Amino acid sequence: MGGRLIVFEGVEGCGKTSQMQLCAEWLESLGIPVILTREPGGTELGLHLRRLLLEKAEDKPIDEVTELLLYAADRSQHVAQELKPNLAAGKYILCDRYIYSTIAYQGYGRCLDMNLIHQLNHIATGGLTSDLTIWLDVDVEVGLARKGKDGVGLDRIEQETLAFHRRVQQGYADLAASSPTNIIRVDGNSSKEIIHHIIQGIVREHLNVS
Ligand code: Z5A
Repeated sequence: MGGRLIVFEGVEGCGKTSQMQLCAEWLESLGIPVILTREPGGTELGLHLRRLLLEKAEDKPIDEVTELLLYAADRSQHVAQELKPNLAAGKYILCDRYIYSTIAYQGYGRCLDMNLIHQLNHIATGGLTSDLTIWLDVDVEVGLARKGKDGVGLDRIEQETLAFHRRVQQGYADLAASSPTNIIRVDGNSSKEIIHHIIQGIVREHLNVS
């Protein structure tokens, strides 16, 4: 049997990491082997790219198209080295961010050409789409405040303007409105436990998990 690719998306601090962990524990309790991964940084090469992409370098800004190409390179390696082989081996993969992040951040956030983004997403994924994408919808201010409370300094993208983060959020809202079966909205403002319960229901319904 082939595996399943479940993607978690949303603005900074929306709770992806927390929910992926809870979802993995739940699936494993049902006897389903799970792999947790993320973009950028799901491979050894990707970890180098992640550091380049997220480290603060005020004096050496990354060109926006260069940034887009680096995310595409990270994805291409991730799909080839991690996603496709593990899906073929029947694993359930929980992935922190995938193609919708590029549409939301580079498309809506940076206002780069959407056709170029779709082409690069297609090249990088070789057409591999998720079986389920969950969008944790929190207010931008709530997400950033959660990150602030973590005590770890904000990274290069988190330091972007509030207007940038609002455009990203609008991107997710538009994606969910135009593809409601591909990207499922979950209210991320509730408690972790309530959100996990809702996600369990969605996974059961969409992926036939009993
Ligand atoms: N990016 C891009 O621009 N283009 C692309 O194509 C891709 C990515 C793939 C990667 O960040 C960056 O790359 C990202 C977009 C860009 N921008 N930034 N920065 P990331 O995904 O690794 O990091 P992040 O988006 O900032 O997420 P995060 O730090 O991993 O946060 P999270 O996973 O969404 O949330 P969390 O770690 O589960 O929770 C954050 C805090 O909130 C923590 O203290 C939790 O205990 C707390 N929390 C979580 N849920 C709740 C609830 N329900 N209530 C209260 N508190 C909560």
